[in-house]
Amino acid sequence: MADAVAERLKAEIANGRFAHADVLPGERELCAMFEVSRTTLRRAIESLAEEGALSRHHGAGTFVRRGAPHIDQPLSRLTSFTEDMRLRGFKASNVVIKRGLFLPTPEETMMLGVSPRDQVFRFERLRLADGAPMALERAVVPAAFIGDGSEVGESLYAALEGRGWRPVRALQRLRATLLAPEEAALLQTPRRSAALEIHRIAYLGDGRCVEYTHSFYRADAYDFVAELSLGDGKGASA
Ligand code: 16G
Repeated sequence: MADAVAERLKAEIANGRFAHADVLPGERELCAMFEVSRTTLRRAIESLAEEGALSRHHGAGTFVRRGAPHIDQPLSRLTSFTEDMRLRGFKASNVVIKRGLFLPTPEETMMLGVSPRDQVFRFERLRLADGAPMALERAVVPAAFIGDGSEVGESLYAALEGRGWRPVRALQRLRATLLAPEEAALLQTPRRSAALEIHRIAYLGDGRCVEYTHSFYRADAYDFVAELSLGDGKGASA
């Protein structure tokens, strides 16, 4: 019985009756809608939460989680999230978690090649495609390039480009990880879901470092694709 209710709830989610990130109606309303008891309804909701179709937030209710779009991301192009999503026909949006000028951490000081007394613009965002959370990004840019960050709107790279400091080269390190509970909650994935942890250091044409970003990309939403070639051919045979 609970399984049948779970299937019907899933069908309602798929046909858009309950949109992504909507709070589900209360138990009484759902019981009346599906003509089932509270126990059956609770079991159905529990199984959908385990599957990841719903997420429960204590005190805030039960939210609908529609699947995130799936992205094949080439590893060779230095594009921005906003551009990437637009090129794929998705609407990019952000939930800003933190922004402002701060002193750099010792790690950021070394990565960015700034002094510990130089301020950096910190920009932490949840990045969404068509309303679905895709990645969590914590970007740091020396204030020398971005000022107090007040010109930064939806796109960090657009703001850097506006000041003539768009990065032209980047180094990226990717590794598999399991999300910590608070990151999983922000990305609306089940606890300890798999993710790709990415560190990007981006450079200007003159070699100065303009961005250091630490991100978590949802593993169920991204395939990173690399093109391989034989290289310059030198040293191929002895
Ligand atoms: C991408 C970059 C990130 C950069 C952001 C700028 C990766 C792993 N990360 O998401 O480093 O800060 O684009 O995007 O590719 P924006 O211009 O839309 O803010």
